[in-house]
Parts: sequence; structure tokens; C-alpha cells
Amino acid sequence: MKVLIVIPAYNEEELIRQTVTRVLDFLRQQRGYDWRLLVAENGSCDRTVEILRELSAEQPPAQFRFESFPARSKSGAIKQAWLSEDADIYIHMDADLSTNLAHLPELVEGICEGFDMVIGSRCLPQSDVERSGRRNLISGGYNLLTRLLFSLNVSDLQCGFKAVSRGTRDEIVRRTRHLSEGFMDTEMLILASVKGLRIKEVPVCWRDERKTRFNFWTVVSQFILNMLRVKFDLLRGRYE
Ligand SMILES: Nc1nc2c(ncn2[C@@H]2O[C@H](COP(=O)(O)OP(=O)(O)OP(=O)(O)O)[C@@H](O)[C@H]2O)c(=O)[nH]1
Ligand SMILES: [Mg+2]
Repeated sequence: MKVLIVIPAYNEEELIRQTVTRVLDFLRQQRGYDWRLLVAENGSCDRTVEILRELSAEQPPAQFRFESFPARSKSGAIKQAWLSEDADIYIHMDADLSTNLAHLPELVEGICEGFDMVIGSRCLPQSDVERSGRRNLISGGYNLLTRLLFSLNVSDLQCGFKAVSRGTRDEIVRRTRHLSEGFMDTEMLILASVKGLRIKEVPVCWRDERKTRFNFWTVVSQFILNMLRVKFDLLRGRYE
């Protein structure tokens, strides 16, 4: 069983070294599966790439590598990274490690149990979350909208902590079309649910301390527009 863990990274000079080191230390304690960590960068203009080069020189290539992808967004980088290697399980998680790493084995176990996707959720009764009220409100409204538009029965769409099986990568992820910011998460969940795939939600411990780098209204309008595009594409059979 091979697990590919992808961390998308854009201008992360302040934390990328510490994150890679922590994740590698954690993975080295895991037993029962092979893994590889891949940092998917694209176009950072700070010292991220320089630091990643240093890390590559220090770490065994079988366990760690980074690549600068031509993608233009977080989702684009994750998709290209997932398609760049053969594995049995594909994971992505955010560079700030806002989801507690202790949940990583739960993603792997869920896929081994036969689920097609296993996703972290900040919205289940057992989730342990410290986030601003504003962010909770935004993600609550967003989840409600997708529920209304697509009858999607998932509590948290955009948590940056997900795993898919190789079959899901080939059937669903390859077909995603709208990759601005982190929208692929939503699009792949919609497609998976339309296809009747099995999705497991894992309540996570989430700490999000850093200030958002996105402009609120730009992201909200882009995500709503993308949802309408997915609706339209589904009606036109463009995912077939
Ligand atoms: N490769 C790549 N990674 C990105 C890009 N934008 C963001 N990321 C990474 O995506 C992850 C999540 O980024 P955050 O800045 O925390 O954004 P978010 O979690 O989507 O949104 P908030 O935290 O709610 O602001 C981090 O690992 C970022 O480095 C991008 O354009 N390309
Ligand atoms: Mg974040």
C-alpha cells in the first residue's frame, strides 16, 4: 500500500521547513504502509523554493520531493501532484498544519476500509475547532448552498485535509474542471456524490491561527460562480 501525501505550498517561507520536518517525523513513526511526501509548489516569489531545495538535499528522495508545477492555484497544484505519481491512496493537507496530524492515519484507514473518499470535517459534533465566528459563518453558508444546489450530504466541503483512492483519482479527480483557489475539493465531492461513491467524514481537531490571505468577496463570488458552472456542466453532460 503506497500513500502519496501532497502539501500545496505558495509563499510559505516562514513555515515550510518546520512543516516538512514535522510531517516526515510523524510519517516515520507510521507502520503498515509506504508513503512519500510531495510538496506541490507553483510560482512562489519568496524563499519557499530555495528552502524546498535544501530540504530535498537533506532528505531521502524516496520519502520526500517537491515540484514546481505550472498550475495556477492550490487546486491545480494538488491535481497535478496527484496525477504525477502512482499510489494507492492520495492525500492533501495544508502547509500550516491546521488539522492535527494525528488524524492522518484515519484518512488511510478509511480508504483501506473501502471508502472512495475520506474527508476531514470541522463541523461534526466531535470536531474540535477554534476558528473565528466569521469563518464559521462563511463555511456554514457555503455548505448550506451546496446542500441546496446538489443535495450533497457532507458537513464540511473545504477542509484542507482529504484522501481519495486511486480509483477516485482516475474516475473523479481527472474530470474536475474548475480549479480556482481550493474549489477542486467541492467539485470532486459533488462528482463523487453524483456517482454514488462512498464518502467518509472524519471529525478533526482544527486550529487556524493565521490571518486569511484571500480577499473575502473575491473568493465568495468565485466559489458561487464555480458552483453554478458545475451545475451547468452536469446538466450538459460535460463530465462524461
Ligand atoms: N501550490 C499552491 N498552493 C497554494 C496556493 N494558494 C494557497 N496554497 C496553499 O494551500 C494551503 C491553504 O492555504 P491557506 O492560505 O491556509 O488558505 P485556505 O486554508 O484555503 O484559506 P484560509 O486559511 O481560510 O484563508 C497552504 O498550504 C497554502 O500554501 C497556490 O496558488 N498554489
Ligand atoms: Mg488555511
